[in-house]
Amino acid sequence: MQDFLRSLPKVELHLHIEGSLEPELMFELAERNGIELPYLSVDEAKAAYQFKDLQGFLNLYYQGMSVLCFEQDFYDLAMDYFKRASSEGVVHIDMHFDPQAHLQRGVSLNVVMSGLLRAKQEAEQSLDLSVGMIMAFLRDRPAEEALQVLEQAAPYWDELDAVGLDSAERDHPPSKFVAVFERAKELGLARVAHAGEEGPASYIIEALDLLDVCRIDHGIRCLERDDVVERLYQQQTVLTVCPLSNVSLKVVDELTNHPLPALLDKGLNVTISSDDPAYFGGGLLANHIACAQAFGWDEEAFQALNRNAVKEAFTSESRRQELL
Ligand code: ES4
Ligand code: ZN
Repeated sequence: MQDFLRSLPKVELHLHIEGSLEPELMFELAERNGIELPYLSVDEAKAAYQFKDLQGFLNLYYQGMSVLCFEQDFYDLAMDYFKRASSEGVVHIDMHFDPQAHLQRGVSLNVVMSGLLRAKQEAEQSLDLSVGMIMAFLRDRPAEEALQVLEQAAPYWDELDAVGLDSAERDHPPSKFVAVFERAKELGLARVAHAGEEGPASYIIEALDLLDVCRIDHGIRCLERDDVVERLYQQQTVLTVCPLSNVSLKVVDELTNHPLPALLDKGLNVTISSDDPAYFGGGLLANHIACAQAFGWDEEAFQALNRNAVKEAFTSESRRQELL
């Protein structure tokens, strides 16, 4: 089964590129840029990755990315992950990135975009890997700031596939971002949002009704409301479910109790992703292997999940056909 999962061409719709920063590269960049880390070693960093909840993780995630300062750092970050993912059989990645987390530290949008786009271009040329770009807004920061960032990104609008909504979910409902997402729609960008990870099922409905999203990132708490499940079923909205992430952040106590099988039983359009692979115990292959062990799924089950992902991937129709 592990050999099958490794060689299965896999598509990942939900990946925060800053969450792919492995401690080894974090230390290398810290040294290169003269930045002090709160850890003495790679092992000490890894040992610190024990999270109580989403906020506990976000604190270390924002701290970790403080080593990213220059264009080359963003290129190295993305290339490091693209190479690793490609070697595990990943053929497409829709990549979230968080401009506000860098702007806040005085790192310009140009630095972030140039580095990431150079890595994307190289991956598409030299690895058999396509990459979608999702500019995400931090929902725990003001909506006006998100709108400013979207306008500031004008030179890059053509390079973006979608806007997203991430960071601390509780008390930051999708309704806060209606104006931003309306503007994104006007610009012809697709829309996605994290909803129903730590936040309530009602946020899933809000994201669909008010932000007109084509995907729900996570969405697992839909199971708390039959009407939300029914809506997701009727529309066949894709859910980007991240099993190892949910266990790491204690959204689910253990993988055998994860709602993935229940979501599939309801006929929902489920896909599997890794979210923040450097922090949650592995990438897309590790998530597949863990699911095989926890749920006993057969090869067809994984093929079906990956077909769901291919159909929704932010890439050309010809690339989607090639991957189907
Ligand atoms: C995230 Cl797991 C998760 N949830 C919400 N926002 C995020 N940003 C990076 N990882
Ligand atoms: Zn996420």
